[in-house]
Amino acid sequence: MKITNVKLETVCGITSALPENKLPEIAFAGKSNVGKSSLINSLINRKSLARTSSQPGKTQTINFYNINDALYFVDLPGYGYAKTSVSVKEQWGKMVERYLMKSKMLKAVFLLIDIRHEPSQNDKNMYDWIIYHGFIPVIIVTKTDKLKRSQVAKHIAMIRKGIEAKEGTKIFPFSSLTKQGKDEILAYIEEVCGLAESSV
Ligand SMILES: Nc1nc2c(ncn2[C@@H]2O[C@H](COP(=O)(O)OP(=O)(O)OP(=O)(O)O)[C@@H](O)[C@H]2O)c(=O)[nH]1
Ligand SMILES: [Mg+2]
Repeated sequence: MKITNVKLETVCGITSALPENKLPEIAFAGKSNVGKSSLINSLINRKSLARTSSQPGKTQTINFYNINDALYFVDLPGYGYAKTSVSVKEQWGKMVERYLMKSKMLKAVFLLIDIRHEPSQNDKNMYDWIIYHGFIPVIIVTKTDKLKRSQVAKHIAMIRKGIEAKEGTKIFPFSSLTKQGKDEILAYIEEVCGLAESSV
């Protein structure tokens, strides 16, 4: 898939109505600072259309990026940011859950987990939530450039075990620095959205 045309089309806050999109949607979930916005920027070949930050908690809204008028990338707010107040955390959780329940066009949810760390309870809850809502969970382990190559497989096994991944759960290693995994992730997105190579 060659991405030529991208625009941030809808930004939803806690009280906003969610858009009723007619195109397939792919959502990106995960802990704050795990690299969701960086992954989206890598996939769309932009340095900073999706806002990234070394400060966690940057993305506090649900952002819908229209990709080639063929699908949407949905950047979800990150969870687990310690400094966020309990009431705001609850509202974010509800917002994400409402989205998972309401979207009719959601085709896949990528759950991003930092390759260096054991999955947290929040990661596990998110993984279970994705399944509960009837979606196939796909894990992307991020920041692979932070490990020696020889360590990668061991850490992927640790994450698979820690999250109690169901048999067949796909795990893509990814780095926004080296772009490792980018082509595989794009190919998967095309497949689940039913986009033939020629149509996008
Ligand atoms: N080394 C390395 N750093 C990365 C990678 N991906 C993201 N980062 C860094 O991690 C930090 C957080 O990245 P973001 O993409 O903003 O993370 P996010 O998941 O969107 O965070 P929230 O919006 O807070 O939920 C930034 O400083 C990025 O530069 C990666 O693959 N490798
Ligand atoms: Mg972000």
